[in-house]
Amino acid sequence: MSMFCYQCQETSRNLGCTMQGVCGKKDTLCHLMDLLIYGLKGLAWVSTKLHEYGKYYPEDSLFVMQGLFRTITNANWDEKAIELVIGEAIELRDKRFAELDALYIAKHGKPCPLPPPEAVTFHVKPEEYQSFGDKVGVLRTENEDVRSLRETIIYGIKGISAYGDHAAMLGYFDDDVNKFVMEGMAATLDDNKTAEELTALVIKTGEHAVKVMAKLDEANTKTYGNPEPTHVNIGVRSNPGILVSGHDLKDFEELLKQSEGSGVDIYTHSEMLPANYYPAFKKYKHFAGNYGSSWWHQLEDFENFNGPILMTTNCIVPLRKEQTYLNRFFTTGMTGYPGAKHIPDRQPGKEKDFSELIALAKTCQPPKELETGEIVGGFGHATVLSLADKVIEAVKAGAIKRFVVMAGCDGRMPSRKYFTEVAEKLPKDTIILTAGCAKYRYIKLPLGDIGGIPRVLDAGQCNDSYSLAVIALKLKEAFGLDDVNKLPLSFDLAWYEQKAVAVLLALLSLGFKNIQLGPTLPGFLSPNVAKVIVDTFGLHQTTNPDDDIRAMLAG
Ligand code: SF4
Ligand code: SF3
Repeated sequence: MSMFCYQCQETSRNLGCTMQGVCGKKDTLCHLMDLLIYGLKGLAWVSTKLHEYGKYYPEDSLFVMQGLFRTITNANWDEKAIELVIGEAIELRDKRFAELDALYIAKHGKPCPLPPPEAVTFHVKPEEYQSFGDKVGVLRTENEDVRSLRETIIYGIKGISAYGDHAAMLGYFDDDVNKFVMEGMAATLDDNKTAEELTALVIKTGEHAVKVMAKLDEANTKTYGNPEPTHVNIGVRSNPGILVSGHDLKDFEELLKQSEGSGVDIYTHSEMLPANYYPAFKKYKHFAGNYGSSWWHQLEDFENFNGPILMTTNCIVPLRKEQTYLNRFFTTGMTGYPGAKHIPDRQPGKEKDFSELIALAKTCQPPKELETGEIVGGFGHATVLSLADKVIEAVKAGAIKRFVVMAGCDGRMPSRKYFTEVAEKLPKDTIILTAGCAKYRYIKLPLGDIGGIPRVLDAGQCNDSYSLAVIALKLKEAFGLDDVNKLPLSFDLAWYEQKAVAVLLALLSLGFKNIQLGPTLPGFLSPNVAKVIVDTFGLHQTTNPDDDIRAMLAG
């Protein structure tokens, strides 16, 4: 075994990647990420103690969130970039520890006697990062149930971190979330925490996932307006283009602004599709629509696009030898890829500089047409709730029998055709509520409408699963129910990376029961932890479309 990682749905044999990631992650990158997380835990431990002295630094929370965001599956492949952040994490941790020590001395007249965990004190030179990182990864926790609970908390916090970072880029943050990120990470170092305490922290992680998604929803809608029902072009125009993937709307906005009038068109890819639904972006005439499909189709999509590609977040698929687009492949924010150009962070009061992409685009061929037609989406909570009377009437009249939430991630496993089949086989009087890149399994199918309400209502990105929860909770009120689980609503979720873990924990914390999750239950849930979650929440794995549909329709 040269590494260990079991954070995503594609983990080898649903047990763990031990030689190289199924995603392509090498052991060297895995060790660096393990070391970065370990250093961030140390900083989080110090921060939590500082909170007890009334010292709270929101910027430190953002630093930890950004560090964790880089370790999400398929976000950052650049070992040099990770090494740099490890150094910064140790430096910041030491600075804060000195501050903590001074506060302790001022209060008690002697140095802080707490024997801090090694994570708070270690020092290694860059040439030792590999060997040290190898020792501080997931398997450092020997007991498999404790390990499972700790990692569930960490993966949930990784998802929270990604969403927290997007909100922060728009100037929004939540102090409770910021503090929880530190407390949650620090708790995973504490050998005295019981399984019960760690389980309670898993639920707390879900509660903070709700808070951060609410904050991001506020940030997005206050900045760009409420998503509106939109017909998105999936064909191409005749100008050269820039393709933007990932989840960061601020990057997208700045690129749109800077490329206006340049003769270059802008297209969204994968999780950037929902940018098409925001009123603020519709005024740009050179915003041409969406190109291609979900993340794992990118080798083909990017090859065919012909123009520059900007990755604002995960998911980046490692390029194969035959790929020719590395010279037009750009990363920004928390993403990185060796050999790709990284667009630096914005300086205070300034925008990022995308001029290099725009200049390059002008020299490129227009995108090759992959398909024609449109995707319909933009059904966030504001739109759906404005239709609430119509929806409630349709339910009462029996025209809508059931809502099925099919949000989450897409992935490359063939077994995921299950989700396409479910969408196709669901009776015509059901509505699919979706968010995240899972939608690409069925969003282009002609599934029709019910009295003018499309049968697939896309709320947006994976974080917009929050919108779906808001809709469910409002419908519960409108129907006068005392329990959200009494609604004609089922969950058939697809997961892949750690943001989906945050979304799942959020839904569990909101009281949604009997969620169906696939194509597998997380490999990081030990048998005992899985049993607790199954018994408490009724969470279960997807089986086959026919049986699952039957079960969902039975309620
Ligand atoms: Fe394996 Fe997933 Fe980890 Fe990649 S991210 S190494 S596929 S578990
Ligand atoms: Fe997709 Fe990577 Fe998760 Fe935001 S882009 S949902 S997998």
